[in-house]
Amino acid sequence: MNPKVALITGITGQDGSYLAEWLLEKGYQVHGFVRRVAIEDPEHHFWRIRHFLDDVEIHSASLESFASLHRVIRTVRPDECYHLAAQSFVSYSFEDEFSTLNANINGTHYLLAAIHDLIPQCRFYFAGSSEMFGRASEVPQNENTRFHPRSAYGISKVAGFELTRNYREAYGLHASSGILYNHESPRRGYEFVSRKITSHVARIKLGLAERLPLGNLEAKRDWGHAREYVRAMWLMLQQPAPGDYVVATGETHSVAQFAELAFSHVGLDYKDYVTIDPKLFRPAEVDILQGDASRARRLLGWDCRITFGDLVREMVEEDLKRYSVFQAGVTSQNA
Ligand code: NDP
Ligand code: GDR
Repeated sequence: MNPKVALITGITGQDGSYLAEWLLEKGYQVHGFVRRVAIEDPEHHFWRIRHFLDDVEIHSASLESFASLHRVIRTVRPDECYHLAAQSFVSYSFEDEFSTLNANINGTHYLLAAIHDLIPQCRFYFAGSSEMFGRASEVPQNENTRFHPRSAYGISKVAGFELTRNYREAYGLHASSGILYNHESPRRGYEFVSRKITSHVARIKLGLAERLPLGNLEAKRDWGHAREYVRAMWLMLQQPAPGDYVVATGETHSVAQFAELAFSHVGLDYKDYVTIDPKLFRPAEVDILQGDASRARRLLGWDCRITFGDLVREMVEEDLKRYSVFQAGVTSQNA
């Protein structure tokens, strides 16, 4: 039997890299598309996927170009399309609302339109976000909680979610959205608070940095591990019918608690190192997110086992290794 063909947009990102590994393990033929700039600078852009680059096929395309997405869908003819590519940094969406909305909304729309046009039997996953709940009207949130996004990023995800639902209802596409809460890993981008904290903890411990500037320490998030969350994406596309699912641990912790745990893992007190930088506060904050993933557990059989403590420890340990190698390199260069 021919292997199933999967296309991952955003394969160079945190989730794309874990999802590609999962699908390769399952015997899929995996394709990804990346921006031209990533192909020109693979050293920088391919760090998360270098170890399996020989096993996947990479195409170049951009979320801003319908023609390029149409071409990739026509060439690959995927059985399953996982749409993860996006401008995913909430803070940046305040600096440039226009490019966030353009890339995230149009990119999703272009892909859905191309799939509908060329290969309507292809199953589609949209990377929705807990940021759609924003100023959440209830805690915890579930699939029926009202959306109240607080950033251009959140608005773009609500639009993508509604487009996905409409292609499902209007044209019968097998199109599902995951409403995923924050998920982290040693592959998380350095601009996100979890990785910013663990990379600073490692650098401070090794004497490579002195301070960690942060913004709002009181914000609370439901933090899980990316490796476990990509399984939920796959499970959604294996269901006979499409649908929308909250994916979360059900626990919430503040940024301060994250920092406290990360510093304590290397025997330090976060209060001695964290400084507050008012520039890092957002014009509109999302105060508390906590998800109720009962539906995903019940209907998909999805579960997560990695605890908040395990996640923080793994990230700190990996950053300690990474910066120890860096430090050794600097020392030997100076010797
Ligand atoms: P990352 O920021 O790690 O990855 C984003 C990916 O999108 C990268 O591969 C990036 O490519 C690509 N991309 C960005 N802009 C464009 C563009 N204009 N054209 C083509 N590709 C583009 O995000 P994550 O892996 O963490 O998240 C995956 C998806 O899930 C995103 O849509 C995010 O919004 C969503 N999400 C994430 C959550 C999380 O906690 N991680 C929670 C909920 C939703 P490049 O390498 O070239 O920059
Ligand atoms: P978030 O993640 O906005 O939830 O979006 P991020 O890690 O950026 O922020 C989490 C919370 O930490 C507070 N914070 C800081 N954040 C950053 N980045 N840097 C800081 O110095 C800092 N200090 C405090 C923020 O104000 C916020 O409250 C992530 C992304 O992956 C999205 O793509 C995804 O949709 C959501 O998670 C669910």
